[in-house]
Amino acid sequence: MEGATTNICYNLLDRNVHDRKLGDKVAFFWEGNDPGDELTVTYRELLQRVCQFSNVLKSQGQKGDRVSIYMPMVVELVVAMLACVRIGAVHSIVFAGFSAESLCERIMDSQCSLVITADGFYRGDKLINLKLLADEALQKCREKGFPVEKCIMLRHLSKAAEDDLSSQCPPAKRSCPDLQVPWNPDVDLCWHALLRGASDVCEPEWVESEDPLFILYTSGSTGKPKGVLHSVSGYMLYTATTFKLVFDHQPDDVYWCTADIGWITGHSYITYGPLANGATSVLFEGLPTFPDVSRMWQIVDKYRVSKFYTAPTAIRLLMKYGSEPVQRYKRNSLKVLGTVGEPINPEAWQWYYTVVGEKRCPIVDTFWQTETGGHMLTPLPAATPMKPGSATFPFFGVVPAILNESGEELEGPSEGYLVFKQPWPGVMRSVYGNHSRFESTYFKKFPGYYVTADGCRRDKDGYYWITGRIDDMLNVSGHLLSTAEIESALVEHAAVVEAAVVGRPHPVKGESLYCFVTLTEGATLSGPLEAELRKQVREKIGAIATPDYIQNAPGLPKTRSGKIMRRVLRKIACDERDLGDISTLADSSVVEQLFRDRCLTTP
Ligand code: 7RM
Repeated sequence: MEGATTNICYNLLDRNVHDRKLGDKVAFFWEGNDPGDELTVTYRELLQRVCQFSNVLKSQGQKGDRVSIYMPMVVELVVAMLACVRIGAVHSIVFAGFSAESLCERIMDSQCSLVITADGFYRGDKLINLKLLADEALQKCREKGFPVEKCIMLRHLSKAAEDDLSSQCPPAKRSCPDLQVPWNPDVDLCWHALLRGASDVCEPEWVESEDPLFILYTSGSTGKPKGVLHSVSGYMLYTATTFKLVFDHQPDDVYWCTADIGWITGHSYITYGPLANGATSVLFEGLPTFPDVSRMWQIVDKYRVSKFYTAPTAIRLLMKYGSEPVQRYKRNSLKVLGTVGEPINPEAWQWYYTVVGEKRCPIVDTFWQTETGGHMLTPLPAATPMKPGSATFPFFGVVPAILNESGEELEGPSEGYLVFKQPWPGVMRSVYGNHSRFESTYFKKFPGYYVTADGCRRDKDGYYWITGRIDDMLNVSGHLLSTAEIESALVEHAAVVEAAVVGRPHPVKGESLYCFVTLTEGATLSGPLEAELRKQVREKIGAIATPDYIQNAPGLPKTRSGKIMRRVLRKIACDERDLGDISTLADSSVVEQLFRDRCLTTP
């Protein structure tokens, strides 16, 4: 499509409102953290709000600028992202569960000129003072010589000024005495004040097909997150088409993807794919377990959800409570169930299929990555015979292959590296600011192929089974974490000399974090030190990366060339005595010691 121009916001909103006459159709049923906190937004209203905010953004910046968005799951998050792309600005959404340090790193890496955030939000019972975190990030940026001039803050929990009629988000029904809303008049701008008087007419900025659309950071195996860069028309085409076919989208569907927009699943399958199709979606701010473990099914019945998309970790979590909380609700509107984020174990698949879907609903197990933009391996509902735990076959136009270590393509039933042989429209275009890292990460190991870094098995019927990451990445609750990044956070603590992190299987999260730390001379791994280390990682990366186990390791198993043997550490973490070949180990006595001192407690 090179040489053509378009605007993705125009395709998502103007076209649906004006050409397809969907103005009165609901774009989002917003369901807040607290039951009863709800809003409905039609396509016409969404277009109007996006245009108004686009005019606000135009007064603060221009086409090509990068904008960091650090917001909870509210309608205004969608408004902010679509306003960016309407004016040709590039959004970089940072999941609101990330720490101030992570936000700072991302703002600086993408050289954002503006940050959009909110005062705070509730996750279940827990208040997150988001503005406080954003301010901390901006302070860190300033200290590192990258001052961001502007920060727009939405009032989500606190009441806007009395005379503010533009605020369409009602204050949460609970009071929030612990909410802190620091205000820096040199930098901060009020979302509601900026909107007052903003026109709701805004001509979209026509951009080139290959112009950048957004940046989304994903963990990298070196520890430094990569700014995955997607471009406009390929991503638009790919998310629109995969959404339509993989969920068999029908005009009267109510679709619900439980992901957060801060992750790629939310970008592609809450915002872009569904809106491109004129779909009606549920946008949920809360948790599957709040106020109780039947919340998901209560929401399914409330909105008569027909297509439901979630992650194996959520299914495993709810499975623990049995079928009763599910059966409290009818769920007779459900037609297709989807899963994404990590391999789904057959037990969880069976529970999802029989208990949640009552064997009426096909399950689409969608394998894809931040980098791929959209689904790569997936069944088509009711058309592809399913096998529990398999993402089945490639989507149209996707050509997978399985390679051995020497890069030879394997035929028939086989296991090896999953690669793709041919480009597809949604493939990322670069790592922001580091194109050579893009080339070396994805195209160097096996020239001529895109490397997923996942292991994969193909069975005799040609079905693909993802076996998990083969780089030093861990998948905790469907989120990829870099062991190197966690290790460097641990080592920054004065008492830690060296750290090695491995995954240990966890019944709900998929993997849990088992950390080995070598302490400085004289230091002991006491309760308070453990707590400090956990806090350290939370503050550096975010709560999702909090260590589950921390073990004192006076020595780590290393090869003679000094490489830590993670394979051995994984065995120790799982208490598996069969170590395989350890002939390259420099000093085998450390292994015995580590087995003796294993963490026995379950976190
Ligand atoms: C969409 C998303 C990507 C990694 C990927 C895999 C794992 C994702 C599945 C899966 C087995 C699936 N993007 N993964 N989906 N493994 N079956 N259906 O999750 O960039 O955050 O993660 O997630 O390891 O490489 S992601």
